[in-house]
Parts: sequence; C-alpha cells; structure tokens
Amino acid sequence: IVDGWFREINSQWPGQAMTLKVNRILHMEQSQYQDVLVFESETYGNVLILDGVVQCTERDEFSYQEMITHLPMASHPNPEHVLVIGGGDGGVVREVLKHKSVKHVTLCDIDEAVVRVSKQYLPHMASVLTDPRVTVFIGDGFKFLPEHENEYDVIITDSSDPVGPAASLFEAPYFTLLKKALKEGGNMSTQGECLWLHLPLIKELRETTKRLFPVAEYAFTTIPTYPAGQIGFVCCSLDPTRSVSTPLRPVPDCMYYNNDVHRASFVLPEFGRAMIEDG
Ligand code: AAT
Repeated sequence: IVDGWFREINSQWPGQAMTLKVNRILHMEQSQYQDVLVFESETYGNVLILDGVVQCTERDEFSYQEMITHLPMASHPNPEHVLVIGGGDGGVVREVLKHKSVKHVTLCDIDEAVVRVSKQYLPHMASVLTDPRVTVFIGDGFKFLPEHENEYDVIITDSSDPVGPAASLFEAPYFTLLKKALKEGGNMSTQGECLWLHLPLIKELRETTKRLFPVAEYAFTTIPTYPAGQIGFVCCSLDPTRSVSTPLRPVPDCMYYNNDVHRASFVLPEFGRAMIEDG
C-alpha cells in the first residue's frame, strides 16, 4: 500500500497492476501459509488479499463465485453432495446452497485464517459457513481428496494462483485424485486463470484434464478486480454424454449468472479458441 492505494504488483502479470483506493486497513497477519490482508476500499467494499493478490471484493465477487459454481452445478442432473476446495471466504458455498437438490457441502481450505477473517469482515460470503448442511475442514485439498473416493457429485476448486500453497492444485496428480473423489457422472470446475495473461497455462490445464475426463471445456467471466478483468474455469464431466455448457435448470437469486450467460461463457474469442483448441 503506497499513498493510500493498494497495488497488485506480481510477476504473474508483468507490467500491469490493479490499483484500489484504501479507506482503512481492517486486518493484517502472516498466517501459517500466506500473508493475509483485509482492507475497506473506497468503491469496492471490503477486499481480501492473500500474498499481495486480490482474492475477492464485496462489489464484484458475485461474478466469479456464481460462475465457478453454477457452471458445473446447473449442468449436473442432481447434485446432492458437493466439495469445495479453497474458497475459504464461503462465497462458493453460498452459491452451492442455491441449488435445492444439495444435501451436504464440504469446504476444504488450507488456511484457517482465511475462514476466520472472512467470517469477521466478509459476512455476505462467510455467514453460510454455519449452515447445518455445511462442514468446514481445514487442510490441504491435495491430501483431503484421497481419503474421500467416490463421494461427490460436484467438486469445485476455488483456488488461489499456482504460486504458493495452491501450486499442486493445477497439476495432473491433483486432477487424478479429484476424478477418483467424484461419483459416477460427476462434474467439476476449477479456477482457470486469464486468457489475456496465461494462455500456455490454460492450454496445459485443458490438455491435462482432457486426458482424464471425457468432457473438458473452458469458460470465462468478466470481473474488474481480477488481473486483466477476466477469469476462466475449466469445467469437466465424467459423463461422456453431458455437455457442461448446457444448463439443465435456472438458478435463483443470481446477479451475473443466467442460463444464456452459462451457454455464452464457453464461446471463446478467436485468439483463445485457436490456442486452446487447435494447439
Ligand atoms: N473465492 C475467493 C477466491 C479465491 S480463494 C483461494 C483459496 O484457496 C484461499 O482461501 C487459500 O487459502 C486456498 N488454498 C490455497 N491452496 C490450497 C490448498 N492446497 N488446499 C486448499 N485450499 C487452498 C481464489 C482467487 C483467485 C485469484 C485470481 N488471481
């Protein structure tokens, strides 16, 4: 923070940086895994930063949380048991609970500090974490999966960027474990970075998931406070007949997602489509 402005300077997006005006700092700590900062911004509400990278702001979080959740959920015929890896702020869990079929959601975040500060400063996301249908588990998603084979209809990996504790969540061994934790015909989505910044990483993610899942597609959403204003998702299904880009039902109470946006989010601009699909 320099002169009252937070700047998201990072080698993952060289030569550019999102800047937000800070009203006041609410919390700062070095947790066991990362540097945790929460501040009140002038125009984006409260903001959660991990290791200098924006994780969510109250003003635009709905775009990311709704899309990463409803793409795999609304394209699954009957999601009852759901696992969220990462996402300690609770925003994705809030979205999962909008689906009436859901009986139980487990959240597995590596860092208790994220859950704790979110409950205090991001109540619109974290207040659902005390819902009786929700279990919060603090631990590494990579270690959690092998203990839960064949348990989930949908798994959502709401992970931070592939630097630090989330690095393993972008690699083939993780997706192999994730596949085994899904029930027959299960769906998954995973944070898939930005077309403008990370095409080689996206291409690799897509290739890795295509080797494991009969259906593996890429979609994206727009969001002002993530790098370059856009973030994507890899969405996969174990059911070879399913199209993850086809919603099966509407989702209530959304601000970004609707069934047309669902279908449209898989339509890629030519430079992205060519790189990801043609190679
Ligand atoms: N919904 C907020 C967006 C996030 S949060 C990412 C979460 O992943 C963090 O709470 C972090 O503690 C957790 N995490 C990181 N590594 C692991 C792991 N190995 N196991 C479980 N949880 C983990 C993502 C923001 C994306 C930013 C885009 N630039």
